Amino acid sequence: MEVRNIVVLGRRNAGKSSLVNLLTGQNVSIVSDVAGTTTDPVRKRMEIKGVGPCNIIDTAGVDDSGDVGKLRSSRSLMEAVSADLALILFTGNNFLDYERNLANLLKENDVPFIIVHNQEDVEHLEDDVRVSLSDEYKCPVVRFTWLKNISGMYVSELVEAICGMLGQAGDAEQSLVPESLAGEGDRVLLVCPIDRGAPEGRLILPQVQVLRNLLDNRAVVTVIQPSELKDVFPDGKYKVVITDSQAFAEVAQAVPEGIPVGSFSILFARRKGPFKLFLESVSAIGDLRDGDKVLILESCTHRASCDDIGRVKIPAMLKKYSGKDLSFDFVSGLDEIPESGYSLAIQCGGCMATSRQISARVASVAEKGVPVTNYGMAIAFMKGLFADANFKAFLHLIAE
Ligand SMILES: Nc1nc2c(ncn2[C@@H]2O[C@H](COP(=O)(O)OP(=O)(O)OP(=O)(O)O)[C@@H](O)[C@H]2O)c(=O)[nH]1
Ligand SMILES: [Mg+2]
Repeated sequence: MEVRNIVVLGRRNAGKSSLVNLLTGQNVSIVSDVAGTTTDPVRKRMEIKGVGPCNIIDTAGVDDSGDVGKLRSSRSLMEAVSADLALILFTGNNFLDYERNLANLLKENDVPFIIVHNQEDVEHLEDDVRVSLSDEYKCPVVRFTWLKNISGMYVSELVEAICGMLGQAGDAEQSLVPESLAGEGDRVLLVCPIDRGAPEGRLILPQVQVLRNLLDNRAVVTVIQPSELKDVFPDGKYKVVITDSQAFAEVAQAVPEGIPVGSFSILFARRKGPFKLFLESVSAIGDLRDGDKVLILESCTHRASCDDIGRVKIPAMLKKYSGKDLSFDFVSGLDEIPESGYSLAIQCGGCMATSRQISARVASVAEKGVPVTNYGMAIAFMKGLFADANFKAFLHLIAE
């Protein structure tokens, strides 16, 4: 199940950290009456009944000032636009410019939000303020305070509102493997190379998640390494073959015509991020020229096994395929994207990121007119798969 990111936003001293501590039941963030206590975003994983695993993200005040303060508040906004849900805290019935700008930014980025009137013990939320905010923003407006004697009630109302919002969003989420691709009783072949880059003793997350989804769909699954392709084909009767992109060429050669062939990363591209944009942008690989800059977007910050694909294999393949002198920038996690003019951006499969994070990141690059595709599509393109009938059949099956 995808982890949902819930970001807590507001001005300094609004009580963001106090709320995070109360919600998570732990002293995650330092609380003090000094404005600007929280500097970098602080995350705490928790399970919310009815929603599932969530990261509660405490942030620095959006009104932080000075050079460093501005950097802090811009980090808060970065967290905001890629969250699955935001809580906008305000106090004293003052939903003013900072709060309005936040609400507008969230709306522009399709991030649902809840407006939280905090420090209710100090000043009550006026009914007319509540009604006008909920009319204007069409979102829940709840009251909150950390004060222990009454906090139980406020926490449950907030959690209820969170469940209401994320429950709706959750329903709309696409499954990784649509029934149209592999449903009950369908035979599926998964090709998972165990090479030097593979982690010790386990499969990588995209493979595990696809396998789990296939089992949920009640498909009949066979898992092999590329070296075993010769044992299952040409006779193997499979409805579909899903391979690691790196083994595309071998698989395409072994699988007889009429069996759709796709990859784990194409499935992730469909669920995580703008599939159509990835698909339309991939041909930009064919237009690369000498001196062009390519941006590689990785979504995990740890040095994972996909590192090797993004940092080494894809750049090498692009250089070889295009025959051009290219340079590469690599940006991990939520790190800032340099402004320089890129001719192409390639996003990783995003197994560690949420759909919203990927979409927000990709949109910020695409807005500048840069074509953005993803690892799996790029590899498929360079291996000539877009001319392959089995691959086209796979794309057809997963298109809405
Ligand atoms: N009376 C009252 N005080 C509160 C409440 N919530 C927070 N405070 C107090 O307000 C001050 C700031 O609280 P924090 O939780 O640190 O606020 P913050 O929004 O995280 O502040 P920064 O990290 O500086 O942006 C502390 O002194 C808290 O004890 C509340 O509901 N009622
Ligand atoms: Mg704080």
